[in-house]
Amino acid sequence: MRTQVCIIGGGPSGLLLSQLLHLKGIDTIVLERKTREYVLGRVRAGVLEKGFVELMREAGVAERMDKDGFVHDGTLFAYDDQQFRIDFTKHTNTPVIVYGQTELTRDLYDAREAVDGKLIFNVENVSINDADTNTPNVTYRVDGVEHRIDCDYVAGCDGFHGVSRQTIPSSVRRDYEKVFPFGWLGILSETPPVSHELIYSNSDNGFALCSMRNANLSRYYIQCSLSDSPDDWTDEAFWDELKRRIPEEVADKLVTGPSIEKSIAPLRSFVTEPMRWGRLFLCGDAAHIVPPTGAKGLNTAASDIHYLYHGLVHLYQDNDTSGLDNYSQKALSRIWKAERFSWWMTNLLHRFPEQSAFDLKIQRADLEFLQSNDAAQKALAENYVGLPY
Ligand code: RFL
Ligand code: PHB
Repeated sequence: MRTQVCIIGGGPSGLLLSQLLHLKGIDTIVLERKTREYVLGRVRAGVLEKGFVELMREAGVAERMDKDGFVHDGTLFAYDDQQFRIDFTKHTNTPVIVYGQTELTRDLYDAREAVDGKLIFNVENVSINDADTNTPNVTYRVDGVEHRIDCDYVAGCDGFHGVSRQTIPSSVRRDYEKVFPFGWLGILSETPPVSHELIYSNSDNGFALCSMRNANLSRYYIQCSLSDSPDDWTDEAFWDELKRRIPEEVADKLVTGPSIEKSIAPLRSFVTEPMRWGRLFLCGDAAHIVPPTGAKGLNTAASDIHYLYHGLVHLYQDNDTSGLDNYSQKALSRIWKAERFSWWMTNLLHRFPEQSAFDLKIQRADLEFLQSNDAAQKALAENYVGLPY
């Protein structure tokens, strides 16, 4: 088989790139290790920056997002039983959109399938070969049968545990990592959200987040120990702990119900450099991870796709390689700012095992400053709604 761009990974990054390139007449094949149902079963991101929303529109897959997504003009922060609001629209003239990753991935799959886009599921033993030459190829196995795709370029969109990053020799690659000493226990429940805007809460018992997917689907998270397993937490224990971590007036309004999903995510910051090796380009979680506190994971994937998509279009339409040549540097420059923001939000809102009385005072001063200072609120709003591409 032959294609112009072989895309490894059928998550949001790979599907979005494939759909955008298709609209410019550039041929792709997407290889996905799991099934469509498995990918759609993963409950993840919920907050989309304007840049992501615009890419979905450009890809012609925004109809449901524009109809069902919730426009959020601000967010709430809580500490010590009090709340304050940061107004995105006032500070940046830009809201964010709450629309689940599951839904937008479904929209992308539907769009690819509607035009018979080449998506191959259940691939095993994916190997990216000769990426440092002008004639790369990808080999893989399905049902025990070996296949080969010859291509011009390879897009590594296969997430943190994929093969693409590992293909770059360790002599060329440098990884930067910070692992946080806690996780997030998240649940989804068919109950009305407790607030029409998200609430990020710093409490003596640890962090909590009240989020949502729609008018009758809530998403809540609490900071938990890395040694916890979701089975350790009954729904009742989760709701009790959440109530302890949010202001009393919010807890009094909370509608609880059975969870329909419950999972734990570890928190980590990670960046690999460079994001290009020869004709292989890394995108999204394959190249970088942020702790979810700033809602930046999927949104940084989108900015990578934006840069790579434009680089490939310039190459194929104008024979201009400058976009591809600048890809790694441009993507990394934006990513490090999102890394800094997510790291800062994580430090601001969580309880750390080693935190001293001094550290707690500094954290509280940071919250009070944010609460009272317009410039600090504007800086937060600019980062939260997304820095320019
Ligand atoms: P994905 O979604 O991991 O998709 C990669 C795909 O590649 C496949 N794959 C392979 N395919 C072929 N061959 C191989 N060898 C392969 N190895 C892997 C996998 O099966 C998978 O389908 O990466 P992608 O596309 O880069 O997308 C990244 C986002 O999924 C991720 O950044 C976000 O979910 C992070 N995130 C959030 N991001 C936000 O922007 N806003 C949020 O509000 C937000 N909340 C979150 C989050 C992530 C969370 N978890 C669970 C980590 C909340 C949570 C709890
Ligand atoms: C979510 O709704 O899943 C969500 C929202 C905001 C975050 C992280 C996750 O910062």
